[in-house]
Formats: sequence, structure tokens, C-alpha cells
Amino acid sequence: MSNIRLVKARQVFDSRGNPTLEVSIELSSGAVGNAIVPSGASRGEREALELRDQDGPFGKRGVLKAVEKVNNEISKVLYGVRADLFEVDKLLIELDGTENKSRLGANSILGVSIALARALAKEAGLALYKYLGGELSCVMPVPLMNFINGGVHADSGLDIQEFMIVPAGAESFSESLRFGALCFYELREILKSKGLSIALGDEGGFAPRLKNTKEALEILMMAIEKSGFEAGRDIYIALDCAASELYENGKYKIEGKELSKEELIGFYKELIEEFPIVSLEDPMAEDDKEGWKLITKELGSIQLVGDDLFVTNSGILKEGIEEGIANAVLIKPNQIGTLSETFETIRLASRYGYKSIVSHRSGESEDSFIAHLAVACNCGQIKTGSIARSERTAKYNELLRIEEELSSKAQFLGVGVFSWRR
Ligand code: 2PG
Ligand code: MG
Repeated sequence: MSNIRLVKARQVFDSRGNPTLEVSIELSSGAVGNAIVPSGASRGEREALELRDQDGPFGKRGVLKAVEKVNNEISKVLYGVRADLFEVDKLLIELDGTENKSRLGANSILGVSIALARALAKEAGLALYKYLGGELSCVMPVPLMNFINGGVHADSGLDIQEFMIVPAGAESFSESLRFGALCFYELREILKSKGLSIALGDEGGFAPRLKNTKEALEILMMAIEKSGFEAGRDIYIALDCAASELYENGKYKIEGKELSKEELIGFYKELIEEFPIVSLEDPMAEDDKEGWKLITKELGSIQLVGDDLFVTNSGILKEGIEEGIANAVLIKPNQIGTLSETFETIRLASRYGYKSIVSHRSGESEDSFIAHLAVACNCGQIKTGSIARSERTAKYNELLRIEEELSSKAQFLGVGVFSWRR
């Protein structure tokens, strides 16, 4: 294993036009790795801190301070250090010295962690997913495709943040993308025929002004059927409710009403009865542990995903497992800040029978790292937006390449990924 010869960061732009960090690492073998860090809009309160400038040429949006941290402090400490991913992550965590990486910034640290993984994979002559996961990484993920954008990702007026289709009835990953794409084309036609906007939201889904959750789901169902598929057999539905955004003074503000936790769960129950919903992400607010307990008891037969709730943090996930809340965890490397910790969370989840879903952020780039991560950890699910906008398709396209490379070794779990052994 060689040493680190160069660590360099620069400011680039993400899919929302906001500055973000790109890190390059060069090893003494000459192998080079790059990484662009994503950025979220609806964040969990306990996420590791993303370092942004207070002022400067891009105002509060800039990441020049983070660039400087990498180019000075981090690059000096890492110069000549053995390029061991686990050891380097550990060193950076110690160097930062805070609970939530607020001194160096989770964006600075993650950029280094991913760039190093890429450089090491190159040095080893391996595809990134194989370097990270090993020879037995071969499970292609079921895509959760966000076709209607709401919440803080669009001005559609919809309270629920993400309406996703899940083409789990397909036989392979590429086939599931085909199901998704056909459905997307129909959805565009349906919206056009109703005189609704076909402009895209932050994650590449449509952002039409619709009345409410039910109308959005009905339109999705129409698109599934018009594209020749059967809802509940070929294609299912998943929602990210991002309920922390709806929570105020112990109540949920949704569709002009103020609901108690019991009423909100009642609302979800009705939706699940009417539509083929297999997964609910953040159905309750991150601070509403009672609500989470209740919903896990009542609706735990479907996938209940903690995103803002667990923030990819193994310590927080552990607490949740002990409390018996949720049954799946969303995996976003920038919520925690290093790859070692990301893998630790995935391992913990699987040890306790929780599912993991690898996820993008709403602010993304051409970096397709999460495609490799999803295959490396064999978790069977990825959430990376719609089948439009290059920063989203970059991940799908990379997965198509991986599937081609894996050839007959590729596995696709399909609907099976949503079943639990009880
Ligand atoms: C989410 C994500 C990604 P953001 O809530 O799951 O879809 O959004 O990156 O804005 O947190
Ligand atoms: Mg979420």
C-alpha cells in the first residue's frame, strides 16, 4: 500500500447551482481519486455539520473555508501517511475532534474519504464497488425513483416531499429502469393533457401544482397503468414524508389541517389501503419518538425508513434499534462524514434485521459514488431521484455499467427486498 502524496480541494457547483467541494488525492503509486460532495436541503438536526462560509464571494453558500481546511490543515497532516482508508478516516475524526465534525466540516472530511477510496481502487486495479465490498458484491439495487417532487424540493405545494415509484417487479436492474422510464414518459403526457406543469423539481421528478397527496398518488397510478404495468405487481410506490418539516408544537401540519400523531398514522393507513405503498420514509418527525413507536407497531409490516431520524449515525441507529423504532435506515455518507462510519451503520443495520437504502442528496453532481456504494454493500435498494437530470442519471448509468460488468453474477432481489422474516 502506498502513501498519500497530494490532497487538494477546489470549489465546484452542484445541481442547484450552489458551491460544493471537490477533493483530489494522489498516491505515491501515481493513482489519483476525485470526489464531489453532495448537499441536502431537508436535513436531520443531528447530521454532521456541512461547513459553509459565513461571508465571502458566494456569501453564505460558499465552501471556500472547507476548501482551505483541506488544502492546509488536512493535506499537511495526510502528507506521507499510509493510504489506509480506515486509518485515514480515524485520523480525520480525531483531527476534527468534535462530535459532529463541525471544526473541519463533514464535507471536507467526506471528500477526502471518498477520493481516497477511489485512488485506492485504481491502485488495486479494481472497480470501486469491488474494492469497497469485495468479490461477492453483486446485488443490483431496486431503484426508488422520485417522480413527483414536493416539500422543500419544489414549489408544487405538495406537503409530502417525494412520491417515488418502485419497479420491483422487474427481473433485473436494467429492466426496472425500463419500467421506470416508460412510466415517466406516460406521467409527462398525463400532466401535459391536464394542463399541468412538466417542469422538473430538484430531484428530476415533476413538480406540478396538485391539490394534495391523494391526487399525486392517483396520477402516479394512472402513469403506471397507462405504461402497461400493473401497480402492486410490476411497480410499487414509496413516499418520503420528511415529516420533521411538517411538525410544529407536537402537531403535524398537512393539507391545511393540524393532525395529532394518531391522526397522521390514520392518514397513512388510508393511503396504504388504497395504494401499493411498500415504503414510508420519515413518516414521523425526528423528535417524535412516541409517534415513531406507534407507527412501527401499527405499520411495521411495510418498510419504515429513518432518514432525519438516524442520520446514518450508528450510535443514533443503535438507540433506535433498542427503542424498536423503524425497520430501515437511509444511508447518506455526508450525514456522517466518512466511509468507515457509513459502513459501520450499514453493518449495524443488517445485524439487527434493518434494511439499508443508499441515497443521494437533493443537491447532487456528476459524481456517481453512491452507485458503487449500493452494490458494494449488497443492500438491495437505492434512492437517487428520477430518470431525468444528469446528476440523477449519472448514478443509474453507472449502475447499468456495473450490471454489464457483473453480467451473470448480478443479482436483483426485486420485491423480495421488501420482505421481513418475523
Ligand atoms: C431526503 C433527501 C434526498 P435532502 O430527504 O431523503 O431525497 O433530501 O438531500 O434534501 O435531505
Ligand atoms: Mg428523506
